[in-house]
Amino acid sequence: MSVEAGELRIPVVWSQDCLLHEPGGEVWLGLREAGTEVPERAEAILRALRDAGAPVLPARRHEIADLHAVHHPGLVRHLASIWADWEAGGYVSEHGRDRVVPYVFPTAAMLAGLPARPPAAAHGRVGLYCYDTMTLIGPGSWQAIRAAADAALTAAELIAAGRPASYALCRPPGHHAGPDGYGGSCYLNNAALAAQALRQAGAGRVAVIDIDAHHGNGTQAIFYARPDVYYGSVHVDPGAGWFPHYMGFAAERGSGPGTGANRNLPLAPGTGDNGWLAAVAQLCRDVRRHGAEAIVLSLGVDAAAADPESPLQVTADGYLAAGELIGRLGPPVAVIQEGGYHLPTLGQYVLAALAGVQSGRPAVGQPPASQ
Ligand code: SP5
Ligand code: ZN
Repeated sequence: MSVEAGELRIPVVWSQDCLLHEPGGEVWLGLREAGTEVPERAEAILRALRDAGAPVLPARRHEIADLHAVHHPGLVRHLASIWADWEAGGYVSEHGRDRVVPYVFPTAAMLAGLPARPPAAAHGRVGLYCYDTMTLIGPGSWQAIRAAADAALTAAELIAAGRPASYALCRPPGHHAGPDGYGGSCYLNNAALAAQALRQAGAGRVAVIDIDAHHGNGTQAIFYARPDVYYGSVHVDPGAGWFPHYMGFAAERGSGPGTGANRNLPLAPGTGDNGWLAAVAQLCRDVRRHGAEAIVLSLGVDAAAADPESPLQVTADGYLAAGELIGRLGPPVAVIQEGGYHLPTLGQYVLAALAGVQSGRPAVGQPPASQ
């Protein structure tokens, strides 16, 4: 790896509150299983980046209203209050349900065109904004969800202030969360919040490059009709049977004024560095053509060969090369942590990606005045 100890200069934005979310597993096909989105993920990443010498900055607290930049207030209110409702409703004490898990979902098929009326019972209401059974909520979840969003917004502010790169160690991840729905271990869309904050800070065009192993259906949904925020993703082909199953196909190119500003590059299971990097390079060509003035990198490292959640076979050197391609594009890069679940190698993969961004951007770590 090209970054030796003491050499990673990209600021790492972090909040201890990100450890408070303990999903307690996931309900998959009707059975509760040990989940892979665990607090130890963040601890492993933080350790690797600290060991490499990276400066660690606290996430700045933002207003609830700042979360409405990309999310409906109803979703935000729901996430902030549903655990208290669940506890007060006796689902823990009387029914032994220690996490929020919905059982009825107001899908288009159920509603038949009528609006979703918020259910009176908490056990009905828990499905209102949720689209799967794998994204549980517990006592500390909201504090972590909010802290992850704070970290992403802080990382965006660092590059808006002139830093060439920043990294938010967000947990829980965010790219599966849409304007008014959550799932896929994601609750609020950290990367979308960062992208929108960069627009509001003056970048005329922003690009989100998503290299998590899964399609970021939430980020795509948020920006699908917009020409000002490009979304490009390389991921394992949902058409080959992979989450999120319903989105992430190549034909999804954006809608209305956003037509052409969305790109999906689905890859066959088993794809390794060569195929994956060719796709990343294609996204980079898109970003140049789009004219982005700031870049948000949704960095999931679950495309790693050893990762339990994806069949892609990317090496740490592959992530290093991807970081380099993206760093070399020129605009400043706010890197947002998404997935990545293989605890023994997770930290090294994130470090590799950031080292790549840094080596593509020689000015990383210099004070803003030198920009
Ligand atoms: C942010 C992110 O990477 N979210 C990915 C969520 C994908 N989860 C898919 C889970 C599919 C079921 N897991 C199987 C576990 C079998 N024990
Ligand atoms: Zn993923």
